[in-house]
Amino acid sequence: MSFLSKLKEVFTKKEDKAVYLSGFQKAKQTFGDQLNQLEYDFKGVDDAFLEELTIILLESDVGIETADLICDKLKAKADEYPQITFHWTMNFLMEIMKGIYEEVPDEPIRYNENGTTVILLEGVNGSGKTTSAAKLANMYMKQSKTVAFVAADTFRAGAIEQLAKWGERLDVPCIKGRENGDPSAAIVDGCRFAKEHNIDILLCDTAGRLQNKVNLMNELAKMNRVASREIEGAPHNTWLVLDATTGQNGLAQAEIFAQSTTLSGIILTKMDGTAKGGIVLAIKHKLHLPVLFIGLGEQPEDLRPFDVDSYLYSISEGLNHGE
Ligand SMILES: Nc1nc2c(ncn2[C@@H]2O[C@H](COP(=O)(O)OP(=O)(O)O)[C@@H](O)[C@H]2O)c(=O)[nH]1
Ligand SMILES: [Mg+2]
Repeated sequence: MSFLSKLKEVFTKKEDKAVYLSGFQKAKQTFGDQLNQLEYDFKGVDDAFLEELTIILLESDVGIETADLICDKLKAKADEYPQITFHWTMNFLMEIMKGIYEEVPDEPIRYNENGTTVILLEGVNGSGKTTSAAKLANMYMKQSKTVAFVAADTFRAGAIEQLAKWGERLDVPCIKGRENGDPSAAIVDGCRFAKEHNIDILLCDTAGRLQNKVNLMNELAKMNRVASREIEGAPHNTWLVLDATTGQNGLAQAEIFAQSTTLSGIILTKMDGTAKGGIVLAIKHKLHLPVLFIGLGEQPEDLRPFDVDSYLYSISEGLNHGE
């Protein structure tokens, strides 16, 4: 059975099929639909084909390094099959992309078996941290877990109130920092509240200041330090919230955060609004960070665990014809 057929078979059994297909609709138009166009002039995996493929990969925001790697691997594979068809070329392409994503195994999410699991959400302003906190709260409450928020974005006016409002809407307690105060103080208050009230998941919404790497590093280190003093092993997870529409610029931000603290995963927001689905591969290949969740809208229920098979199927749906 070909890779694409297997992918289709796996995808058909997934729960979130419709959500994935509609969320990746635009990404599919830049990727799968464009690839299909290459079939008309296909004469094998030659320089002209690889050049076209590179352009499509770059337009999907895979990034030049990852795009080159994909092309090299595809060329090597095609060299084994001189009479290769377009369909088999696409099969190999998708298999190679999956291989790149799975080259480094994803670390599972860490949960504290003995108390509160502390999750720090980091990322620049506007990336979707506060909205993601609300979405995660919604998800964990559906799993019958108790949740609390820490509004530690003390720098941006209105940021604390924004999370507090989500707290009211979702009935989640929100421990508020003081505007212009120390975000770490809010984290301490939040951890103490969580311990007292047997909270399972403490979601900390932090400030995303990137103007100075040393400051950022110090601020994040302090948050980690105070959290671990309050709750053993905290923060158990530090997730970078990235706006998928910022493409390669988002990747550059991710690199700075990754150099400044220990990240355990990525939440990729606004996937619904971007044609650039390839950023997932670039993040995994360059930073070895798993994409844990994807944001597919502005409402609390618009968050999905990331699944590489559903992702690959959704961005390449049209390629499954013509077998
Ligand atoms: N379409 C869409 N919009 C989102 C998503 N996540 C966040 N947003 C919007 O992006 C804007 C910034 O989000 P916010 O959570 O305030 O970002 P923060 O500054 O990082 O806390 C808001 O208007 C959100 O509604 C998403 O997954 N899809
Ligand atoms: Mg915010």
